[in-house]
Amino acid sequence: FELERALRQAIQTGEIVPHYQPILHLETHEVVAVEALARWQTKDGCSLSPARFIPVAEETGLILPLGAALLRQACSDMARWRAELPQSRLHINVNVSERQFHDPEFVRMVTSTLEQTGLPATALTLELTESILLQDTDTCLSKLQELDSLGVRLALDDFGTGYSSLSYLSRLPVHALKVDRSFVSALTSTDLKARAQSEEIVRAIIALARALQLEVTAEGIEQQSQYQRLCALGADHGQGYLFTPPLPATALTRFLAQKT
Ligand code: G
Ligand code: G
Ligand code: MN
Ligand code: NA
Repeated sequence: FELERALRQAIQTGEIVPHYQPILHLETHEVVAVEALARWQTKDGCSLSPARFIPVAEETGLILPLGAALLRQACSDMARWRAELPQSRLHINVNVSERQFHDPEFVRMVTSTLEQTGLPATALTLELTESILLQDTDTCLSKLQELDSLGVRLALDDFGTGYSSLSYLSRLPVHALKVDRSFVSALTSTDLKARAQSEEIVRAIIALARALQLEVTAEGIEQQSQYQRLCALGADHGQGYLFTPPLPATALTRFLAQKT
């Protein structure tokens, strides 16, 4: 399989690197975190979307070395930004896929990455999807508790599109919900019924987050009017093309420097 071979090689040569999308406090516009998003830039100048290669990495198990390398790079970049810049309380958000989370070595891998990069555990947020939490719930719960006791924060990604049981959610050491971008984009839909529904869904997610004392981050904010609705509804943080797309590390360094 062609893509698998190319992927294996790209991991070895370090062609897949994290780009970084700022996450802003919606009221103050302060950058509170950045999300690491994998980008594959081949030597002949092509770029491949993670929507294509992450699923292949999952199927082949290559997500284990790839995920570990991306986590290490993201933690070491963030350790440097925190040392160099006044925004010393910045967080790094890293996506974790299902196969990675279920790997028995996962917690050890995270722990040693933090030790080796010098990033405090409290500066790392792992983004998990709801589907991860559905399987093998006892092992899953104890893993989450181990990460929580290290000080690592956990966010539920694409929230609202999966199947979280509300009672389960209240028992998990989760710190933040990320409102899926489909709800954010529907806030300005020309279909008025879809728009009203998405308002109610976002309102409900924020109410749930308040009840469970979780932070809410809205994803995929592209328009000023979406930003305004999310502020009015009380979302804490947001990210999206309205503010900036994911940026290479060097561009993010400049972005952060300009912000202060
Ligand atoms: O950045 P973009 O929208 O193209 O990402 C597409 C998908 O790939 C998203 O679902 C995103 O969560 C996923 N993705 C991007 N980077 C990573 C990564 O480093 N690890 C994992 N597991 N998924 C990622
Ligand atoms: O699944 P996850 O939420 O991790 O994926 C985030 C994806 O959304 C990334 O691929 C990122 O590049 C993309 N993204 C970030 N901001 C926007 C935006 O404003 N609009 C759209 N359509 N995608 C975005
Ligand atoms: Mn994410
Ligand atoms: Na998402």
